Amino acid sequence: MPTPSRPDAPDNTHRASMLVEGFGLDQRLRPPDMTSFLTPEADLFSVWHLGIPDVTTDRWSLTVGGAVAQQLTLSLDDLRALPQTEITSVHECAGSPLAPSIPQRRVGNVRWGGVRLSELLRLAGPDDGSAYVISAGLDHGVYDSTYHDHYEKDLPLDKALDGTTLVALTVNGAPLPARRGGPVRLVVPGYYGTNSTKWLTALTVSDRRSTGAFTTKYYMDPPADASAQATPVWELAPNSFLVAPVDAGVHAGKPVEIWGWAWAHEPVTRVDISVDGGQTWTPARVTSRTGHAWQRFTLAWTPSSVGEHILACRARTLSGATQPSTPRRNRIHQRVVFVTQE
Ligand SMILES: Nc1nc2c(c(=O)[nH]1)N[C@H]1C(S)=C(S)[C@@H](COP(=O)(O)O)O[C@H]1N2
Ligand SMILES: [Mo]
Repeated sequence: MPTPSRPDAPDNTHRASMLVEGFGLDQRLRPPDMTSFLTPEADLFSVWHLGIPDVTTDRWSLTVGGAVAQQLTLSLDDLRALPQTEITSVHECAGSPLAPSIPQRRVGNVRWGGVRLSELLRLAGPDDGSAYVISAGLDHGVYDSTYHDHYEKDLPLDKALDGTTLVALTVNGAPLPARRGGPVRLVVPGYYGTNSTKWLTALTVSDRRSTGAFTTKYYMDPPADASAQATPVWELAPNSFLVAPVDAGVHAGKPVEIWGWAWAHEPVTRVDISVDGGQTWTPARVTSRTGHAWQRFTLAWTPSSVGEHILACRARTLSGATQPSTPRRNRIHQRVVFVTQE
């Protein structure tokens, strides 16, 4: 397999060998299992396209370069010496870029810790007219029958500067494990997981988007109609799922709590619940949002009859964005619950 040069990689970055080769996915929890506000790291899903690199921590460095006044090269100790912050954030995979409209419910909610990207950009000083920050990982390998020299994503400069985007060193208070992107990854709260580049090694300020496969061929949603344009898979569309009840122990005439988690790029202001397959909807109680965390919703329900009931939940944001019933990654979640006589 030919190994093209890495234009974005600094000279002093070692080329990591791979611990694991090729695409992989680990998804432990399904919606009924996601009962805790914070997902334990060991239970959080993981995705890698090219494999998992073996990053030698003492040879690792991060460059912040491109259209900046002052290029930075930071060691792990340099990063640790900068002010650290934490944010609790929902972490959601957009699903396979080869089948982006299949809802995967591949999601969790974790506390990330590290250095604000805005702090690094303040030190580097982006040039006037720059509009994006491109991030590069140390992983390389084959995805979709093509060799990729590295994983590369981008995000708008405004998002990079909003104070929530992190160059992260910890998850739930512990150092990032190798699989999780350690020693250092990008975390973009409010954006799909694909944008949070793991095994981060270079940040490049630019006046244009990345031209890599993971921002052009993959993770670009097709236009909604002929007049529209393809859109980057950046901001989290409203989404929600039912944790409980499940199809056991639900009895006619007995109250039960319907509950689950809802989130979006913006705060969720309303979650509606249906117990009749989407014919009628009732607003649930929704907790307010902290950071970019998911929000809990609850509704008391007393089933009146035995038999199958189709439960569904639908989140809505302040600006009115909501979930579709058509095949989309944030399609309304439904569950059939069989109600019995006690
Ligand atoms: N370097 C690199 N970063 C990456 C990926 C990757 O393949 N390589 N996959 C992305 C995708 S699609 C997702 S959903 C998240 C998954 O992060 P996790 O494994 O910590 O859950 O990492 C993103 N960052
Ligand atoms: Mo993903």
